[in-house]
Amino acid sequence: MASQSGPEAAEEHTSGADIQSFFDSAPPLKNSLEITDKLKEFLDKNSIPTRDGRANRVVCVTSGGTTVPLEQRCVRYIDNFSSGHRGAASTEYFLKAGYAVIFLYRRGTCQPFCRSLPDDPFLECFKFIDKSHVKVREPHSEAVKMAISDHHNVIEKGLLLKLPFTTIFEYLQMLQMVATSLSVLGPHAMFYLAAAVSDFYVPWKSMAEHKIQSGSGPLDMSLVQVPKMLAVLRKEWAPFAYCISFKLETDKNILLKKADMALSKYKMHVVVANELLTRKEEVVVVTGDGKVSVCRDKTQVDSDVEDPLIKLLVEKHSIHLEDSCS
Ligand code: 9Z3
Repeated sequence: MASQSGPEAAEEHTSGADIQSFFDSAPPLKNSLEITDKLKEFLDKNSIPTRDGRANRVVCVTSGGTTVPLEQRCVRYIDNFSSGHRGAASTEYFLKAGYAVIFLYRRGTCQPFCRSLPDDPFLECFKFIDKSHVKVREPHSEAVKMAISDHHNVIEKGLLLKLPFTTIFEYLQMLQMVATSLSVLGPHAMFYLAAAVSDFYVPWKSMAEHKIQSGSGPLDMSLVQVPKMLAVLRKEWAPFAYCISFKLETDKNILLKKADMALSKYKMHVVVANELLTRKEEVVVVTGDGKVSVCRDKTQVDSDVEDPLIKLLVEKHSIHLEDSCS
Protein backbone atom coordinates (compact mmCIF):
# COMPACT_ATOMS: atom_id res chain seq x y z
CA MET A 1 0.00 0.00 0.00
CA ALA A 2 2.82 2.41 -0.73
CA SER A 3 1.90 6.07 -1.15
CA GLN A 4 -1.82 5.88 -0.43
CA SER A 5 -2.03 9.47 0.72
CA GLY A 6 0.53 11.10 -1.55
CA PRO A 7 4.24 10.49 -1.89
CA GLU A 8 5.33 12.47 1.16
CA ALA A 9 2.78 11.05 3.65
CA ALA A 10 4.33 7.61 3.99
CA GLU A 11 7.72 9.11 4.93
CA GLU A 12 6.52 11.01 8.00
CA HIS A 13 8.56 10.82 11.16
CA THR A 14 8.22 7.69 13.30
CA SER A 15 8.52 8.10 17.06
CA GLY A 16 9.56 5.52 19.65
CA ALA A 17 5.99 5.64 20.97
CA ASP A 18 4.56 4.68 17.53
CA ILE A 19 6.90 1.68 17.41
CA GLN A 20 6.06 0.63 20.96
CA SER A 21 2.35 0.94 20.25
CA PHE A 22 2.71 -1.17 17.08
CA PHE A 23 4.45 -4.01 18.93
CA ASP A 24 2.11 -3.75 21.95
CA SER A 25 -0.93 -4.02 19.69
CA ALA A 26 0.44 -6.94 17.63
CA PRO A 27 -0.87 -10.44 18.37
CA PRO A 28 2.16 -12.36 19.71
CA LEU A 29 3.78 -14.82 17.31
CA LYS A 30 2.47 -18.34 17.87
CA ASN A 31 5.79 -19.98 16.96
CA SER A 32 8.32 -17.58 18.47
CA LEU A 33 10.09 -20.34 20.46
CA GLU A 34 10.46 -22.46 17.35
CA ILE A 35 11.86 -19.46 15.42
CA THR A 36 14.30 -18.67 18.25
CA ASP A 37 15.56 -22.27 18.20
CA LYS A 38 15.95 -22.29 14.42
CA LEU A 39 17.83 -18.98 14.47
CA LYS A 40 20.14 -20.23 17.19
CA GLU A 41 20.91 -23.45 15.34
CA PHE A 42 21.49 -21.53 12.08
CA LEU A 43 23.81 -19.00 13.73
CA ASP A 44 25.74 -21.66 15.67
CA LYS A 45 26.58 -23.19 12.29
CA ASN A 46 27.19 -19.99 10.39
CA SER A 47 29.06 -17.79 12.83
CA ILE A 48 32.10 -20.07 13.11
CA PRO A 49 35.05 -18.50 11.23
CA THR A 50 36.08 -20.35 8.04
CA ARG A 51 39.41 -22.23 7.82
CA ASP A 52 41.25 -19.12 6.59
CA GLY A 53 40.03 -17.28 9.69
CA ARG A 54 37.39 -15.19 7.86
CA ALA A 55 34.00 -14.72 9.49
CA ASN A 56 31.01 -16.00 7.55
CA ARG A 57 28.73 -13.57 5.84
CA VAL A 58 25.01 -13.92 6.51
CA VAL A 59 22.24 -12.08 4.70
CA CYS A 60 18.59 -11.79 5.65
CA VAL A 61 16.56 -11.57 2.43
CA THR A 62 12.95 -10.45 2.90
CA SER A 63 10.53 -11.35 0.14
CA GLY A 64 6.85 -11.08 -0.83
CA GLY A 65 4.18 -8.69 0.42
CA THR A 66 2.75 -8.32 3.92
CA THR A 67 -1.01 -8.45 4.55
CA VAL A 68 -3.09 -6.20 6.78
CA PRO A 69 -5.96 -8.16 8.38
CA LEU A 70 -9.30 -6.34 8.67
CA GLU A 71 -10.80 -8.80 11.17
CA GLN A 72 -9.13 -10.69 14.04
CA ARG A 73 -10.68 -13.93 12.78
CA CYS A 74 -9.49 -12.88 9.40
CA VAL A 75 -11.68 -13.35 6.34
CA ARG A 76 -10.64 -10.16 4.58
CA TYR A 77 -7.29 -8.44 4.34
CA ILE A 78 -5.44 -5.78 2.36
CA ASP A 79 -2.47 -7.11 0.43
CA ASN A 80 0.75 -5.67 -0.94
CA PHE A 81 1.93 -6.56 -4.42
CA SER A 82 5.01 -8.80 -4.66
CA SER A 83 5.44 -12.15 -6.38
CA GLY A 84 8.59 -12.90 -4.35
CA HIS A 85 10.59 -13.40 -7.54
CA ARG A 86 13.21 -10.76 -6.60
CA GLY A 87 13.78 -12.29 -3.15
CA ALA A 88 13.94 -15.88 -4.43
CA ALA A 89 16.36 -15.08 -7.29
CA SER A 90 18.55 -12.91 -5.03
CA THR A 91 18.73 -15.70 -2.43
CA GLU A 92 20.15 -18.06 -5.07
CA TYR A 93 22.82 -15.49 -6.09
CA PHE A 94 23.77 -14.72 -2.47
CA LEU A 95 24.20 -18.46 -1.80
CA LYS A 96 26.37 -18.72 -4.94
CA ALA A 97 28.48 -15.82 -3.65
CA GLY A 98 29.18 -17.73 -0.42
CA TYR A 99 26.62 -16.15 1.92
CA ALA A 100 24.39 -18.07 4.32
CA VAL A 101 20.81 -16.83 3.85
CA ILE A 102 17.82 -16.30 6.12
CA PHE A 103 14.90 -16.15 3.68
CA LEU A 104 12.04 -14.31 5.43
CA TYR A 105 9.21 -14.79 2.95
CA ARG A 106 5.48 -14.46 2.47
CA ARG A 107 3.77 -17.87 2.54
CA GLY A 108 2.87 -19.06 -0.97
CA THR A 109 5.25 -16.76 -2.88
CA CYS A 110 8.12 -17.70 -5.20
CA GLN A 111 10.83 -19.92 -3.65
CA PRO A 112 14.59 -20.17 -4.31
CA PHE A 113 15.55 -22.80 -6.93
CA CYS A 114 11.98 -23.07 -8.23
CA ARG A 115 12.08 -20.26 -10.77
CA SER A 116 12.50 -22.51 -13.80
CA LEU A 117 9.65 -24.81 -12.81
CA PRO A 118 6.13 -24.31 -14.25
CA ASP A 119 3.48 -22.46 -12.19
CA ASP A 120 1.90 -25.65 -10.93
CA PRO A 121 5.03 -27.83 -10.64
CA PHE A 122 3.41 -30.74 -8.87
CA LEU A 123 0.78 -31.31 -11.52
CA GLU A 124 2.74 -30.20 -14.58
CA CYS A 125 6.15 -31.81 -13.89
CA PHE A 126 5.02 -35.30 -12.97
CA LYS A 127 3.27 -38.03 -14.91
CA PHE A 128 1.20 -40.78 -13.30
CA ILE A 129 2.18 -44.19 -14.69
CA ASP A 130 0.49 -46.54 -12.24
CA LYS A 131 -0.10 -46.73 -8.47
CA SER A 132 3.57 -47.31 -7.69
CA HIS A 133 5.19 -45.20 -10.41
CA VAL A 134 5.21 -41.46 -10.96
CA LYS A 135 7.67 -40.10 -13.57
CA VAL A 136 9.05 -36.64 -14.25
CA ARG A 137 7.88 -35.45 -17.66
CA GLU A 138 10.82 -35.17 -20.09
CA PRO A 139 10.74 -31.39 -20.81
CA HIS A 140 10.95 -30.64 -17.07
CA SER A 141 13.33 -33.39 -15.96
CA GLU A 142 16.52 -31.24 -15.98
CA ALA A 143 14.81 -28.33 -14.15
CA VAL A 144 13.34 -30.67 -11.50
CA LYS A 145 16.71 -32.41 -10.92
CA MET A 146 18.52 -29.07 -10.57
CA ALA A 147 15.88 -27.60 -8.22
CA ILE A 148 15.92 -30.64 -5.92
CA SER A 149 19.70 -31.04 -5.85
CA ASP A 150 20.53 -27.30 -5.43
CA HIS A 151 17.95 -26.94 -2.64
CA HIS A 152 19.04 -30.15 -0.92
CA ASN A 153 22.68 -29.08 -1.07
CA VAL A 154 22.18 -25.75 0.76
CA ILE A 155 19.71 -27.17 3.30
CA GLU A 156 22.07 -30.06 4.10
CA LYS A 157 24.95 -27.63 4.70
CA GLY A 158 22.72 -25.44 6.91
CA LEU A 159 23.20 -22.45 4.61
CA LEU A 160 19.52 -21.60 4.03
CA LEU A 161 16.91 -20.95 6.71
CA LYS A 162 13.38 -20.31 5.45
CA LEU A 163 10.97 -18.44 7.73
CA PRO A 164 7.41 -17.75 6.46
CA PHE A 165 5.16 -14.82 7.40
CA THR A 166 1.75 -13.60 6.28
CA THR A 167 0.72 -10.45 8.14
CA ILE A 168 2.52 -7.16 8.80
CA PHE A 169 2.41 -8.11 12.53
CA GLU A 170 4.26 -11.38 11.92
CA TYR A 171 6.73 -9.81 9.49
CA LEU A 172 7.93 -6.99 11.76
CA GLN A 173 8.17 -9.18 14.86
CA MET A 174 10.16 -11.77 12.91
CA LEU A 175 12.41 -9.11 11.36
CA GLN A 176 13.18 -7.84 14.85
CA MET A 177 14.03 -11.37 16.05
CA VAL A 178 16.30 -12.00 13.06
CA ALA A 179 17.98 -8.59 13.36
CA THR A 180 18.73 -8.82 17.06
CA SER A 181 20.15 -12.32 16.67
CA LEU A 182 22.29 -11.34 13.65
CA SER A 183 23.74 -8.37 15.53
CA VAL A 184 26.45 -10.72 16.92
CA LEU A 185 27.92 -10.87 13.40
CA GLY A 186 28.51 -7.11 13.31
CA PRO A 187 29.32 -5.87 9.79
CA HIS A 188 29.32 -9.44 8.39
CA ALA A 189 25.51 -9.42 8.55
CA MET A 190 23.51 -7.92 5.72
CA PHE A 191 19.83 -7.03 5.32
CA TYR A 192 18.32 -7.09 1.82
CA LEU A 193 14.79 -5.84 2.36
CA ALA A 194 12.89 -6.66 -0.84
CA ALA A 195 9.57 -7.51 0.85
CA ALA A 196 6.78 -5.08 -0.02
CA VAL A 197 5.78 -3.79 3.40
CA SER A 198 2.31 -2.35 4.17
CA ASP A 199 2.28 1.36 4.98
CA PHE A 200 -1.06 1.35 6.87
CA TYR A 201 -2.66 -1.12 9.29
CA VAL A 202 -5.61 -1.64 11.62
CA PRO A 203 -4.38 -1.91 15.25
CA TRP A 204 -5.32 -5.31 16.70
CA LYS A 205 -7.30 -3.83 19.57
CA SER A 206 -9.53 -1.66 17.37
CA MET A 207 -10.07 -4.49 14.84
CA ALA A 208 -13.45 -6.25 14.59
CA GLU A 209 -13.22 -9.75 16.05
CA HIS A 210 -15.70 -11.40 13.68
CA LYS A 211 -16.30 -11.12 9.95
CA ILE A 212 -17.45 -7.58 9.11
CA GLN A 213 -21.11 -7.70 8.05
CA SER A 214 -22.31 -6.17 4.80
CA GLY A 215 -25.73 -4.58 4.27
CA SER A 216 -25.33 -1.48 6.39
CA GLY A 217 -23.94 0.83 3.69
CA PRO A 218 -20.35 1.83 2.97
CA LEU A 219 -17.59 0.56 5.23
CA ASP A 220 -15.90 3.30 7.21
CA MET A 221 -12.53 2.20 8.53
CA SER A 222 -9.54 4.11 9.73
CA LEU A 223 -6.02 2.83 9.15
CA VAL A 224 -2.99 3.87 11.17
CA GLN A 225 0.43 4.40 9.63
CA VAL A 226 2.85 1.49 10.10
CA PRO A 227 5.91 2.93 11.84
CA LYS A 228 9.00 2.83 9.60
CA MET A 229 11.22 0.21 11.22
CA LEU A 230 14.20 0.83 8.95
CA ALA A 231 15.67 3.50 11.24
CA VAL A 232 15.24 1.23 14.31
CA LEU A 233 16.84 -1.67 12.47
CA ARG A 234 19.88 0.50 11.69
CA LYS A 235 20.13 2.23 15.05
CA GLU A 236 19.07 -0.41 17.58
CA TRP A 237 18.43 -3.91 16.27
CA ALA A 238 21.59 -4.48 14.18
CA PRO A 239 23.64 -1.26 14.26
CA PHE A 240 26.71 -2.69 12.46
CA ALA A 241 24.94 -4.67 9.75
CA TYR A 242 25.02 -3.62 6.10
CA CYS A 243 21.50 -2.52 5.17
CA ILE A 244 19.91 -2.44 1.74
CA SER A 245 16.29 -1.38 1.33
CA PHE A 246 14.12 -1.11 -1.77
CA LYS A 247 12.04 1.79 -2.97
CA LEU A 248 9.14 0.92 -5.25
CA GLU A 249 7.15 3.54 -7.12
CA THR A 250 4.86 3.59 -10.15
CA ASP A 251 5.66 7.23 -10.98
CA LYS A 252 9.22 7.44 -12.31
CA ASN A 253 9.29 11.20 -11.71
CA ILE A 254 9.39 10.76 -7.93
CA LEU A 255 11.32 7.47 -7.68
CA LEU A 256 14.89 8.72 -7.34
CA LYS A 257 13.93 11.59 -5.03
CA LYS A 258 12.16 9.12 -2.74
CA ALA A 259 15.15 6.77 -2.83
CA ASP A 260 17.46 9.67 -1.83
CA MET A 261 15.09 10.49 1.03
CA ALA A 262 15.09 6.89 2.28
CA LEU A 263 18.89 6.77 2.10
CA SER A 264 19.39 9.84 4.26
CA LYS A 265 16.40 9.46 6.58
CA TYR A 266 16.88 5.79 7.52
CA LYS A 267 20.69 5.82 7.14
CA MET A 268 20.57 2.87 4.76
CA HIS A 269 23.87 1.90 3.15
CA VAL A 270 22.09 1.28 -0.16
CA VAL A 271 18.60 1.95 -1.51
CA VAL A 272 17.63 0.02 -4.64
CA ALA A 273 15.10 2.06 -6.62
CA ASN A 274 12.71 0.29 -8.95
CA GLU A 275 9.64 1.10 -10.96
CA LEU A 276 6.80 -1.43 -10.97
CA LEU A 277 6.63 -1.87 -14.76
CA THR A 278 10.37 -2.15 -15.44
CA ARG A 279 11.50 -3.83 -12.20
CA LYS A 280 12.65 -7.00 -13.98
CA GLU A 281 14.73 -5.05 -16.52
CA GLU A 282 16.41 -2.28 -14.56
CA VAL A 283 17.04 -1.03 -11.01
CA VAL A 284 19.04 1.97 -9.79
CA VAL A 285 21.48 1.41 -6.93
CA VAL A 286 21.54 4.58 -4.83
CA THR A 287 24.35 5.16 -2.30
CA GLY A 288 26.02 8.18 -0.71
CA ASP A 289 28.55 8.02 -3.59
CA GLY A 290 25.97 8.36 -6.36
CA LYS A 291 23.57 6.36 -8.52
CA VAL A 292 24.33 3.34 -10.70
CA SER A 293 21.84 1.83 -13.11
CA VAL A 294 21.89 -1.98 -13.21
CA CYS A 295 20.25 -3.72 -16.17
CA ARG A 296 19.42 -7.26 -17.22
CA ASP A 297 21.68 -8.55 -20.02
CA LYS A 298 19.14 -8.38 -22.86
CA THR A 299 21.36 -10.44 -25.20
CA GLN A 300 20.71 -13.52 -22.99
CA VAL A 301 17.17 -14.97 -22.95
CA ASP A 302 17.33 -16.34 -19.39
CA SER A 303 19.22 -13.46 -17.80
CA ASP A 304 17.84 -11.48 -14.87
CA VAL A 305 18.64 -8.19 -13.21
CA GLU A 306 19.33 -9.88 -9.82
CA ASP A 307 22.54 -11.48 -11.15
CA PRO A 308 24.46 -8.18 -11.78
CA LEU A 309 22.67 -6.52 -8.82
CA ILE A 310 23.88 -9.08 -6.26
CA LYS A 311 27.43 -9.01 -7.75
CA LEU A 312 27.52 -5.23 -7.21
CA LEU A 313 26.07 -5.43 -3.68
CA VAL A 314 28.54 -8.15 -2.66
CA GLU A 315 31.41 -5.88 -3.84
CA LYS A 316 29.98 -2.97 -1.85
CA HIS A 317 29.60 -5.17 1.24
CA SER A 318 33.28 -6.24 0.90
CA ILE A 319 34.37 -2.59 0.84
CA HIS A 320 32.18 -1.92 3.89
CA LEU A 321 33.82 -4.87 5.69
CA GLU A 322 37.33 -3.64 4.84
CA ASP A 323 36.44 -0.15 6.09
CA SER A 324 34.86 -1.52 9.30
CA CYS A 325 37.82 -3.76 10.11
CA SER A 326 40.59 -1.21 9.37
C1 9Z3 B 1 10.49 -3.84 -4.01
O1 9Z3 B 1 10.59 -2.76 -4.50
C2 9Z3 B 1 10.79 -5.13 -4.77
O2 9Z3 B 1 11.81 -4.92 -5.69
C3 9Z3 B 1 9.50 -5.66 -5.52
C4 9Z3 B 1 9.90 -6.98 -6.19
C5 9Z3 B 1 8.36 -5.91 -4.54
C6 9Z3 B 1 9.05 -4.67 -6.60
P1 9Z3 B 1 8.61 -9.10 -7.04
O3 9Z3 B 1 8.51 -9.63 -5.65
O4 9Z3 B 1 8.82 -7.50 -6.93
O5 9Z3 B 1 9.82 -9.66 -7.79
O6 9Z3 B 1 7.33 -9.29 -7.82
N1 9Z3 B 1 10.06 -3.95 -2.73
C7 9Z3 B 1 9.46 -2.82 -2.03
C8 9Z3 B 1 10.06 -2.66 -0.72
C9 9Z3 B 1 9.26 -1.73 0.16
O7 9Z3 B 1 8.10 -1.90 0.42
N2 9Z3 B 1 9.96 -0.79 0.67
C10 9Z3 B 1 9.43 0.11 1.67
C11 9Z3 B 1 9.01 1.40 1.05
O8 9Z3 B 1 9.13 1.56 -0.17
C12 9Z3 B 1 10.55 0.39 2.64
S1 9Z3 B 1 10.95 -1.08 3.52
O9 9Z3 B 1 8.51 2.26 1.80
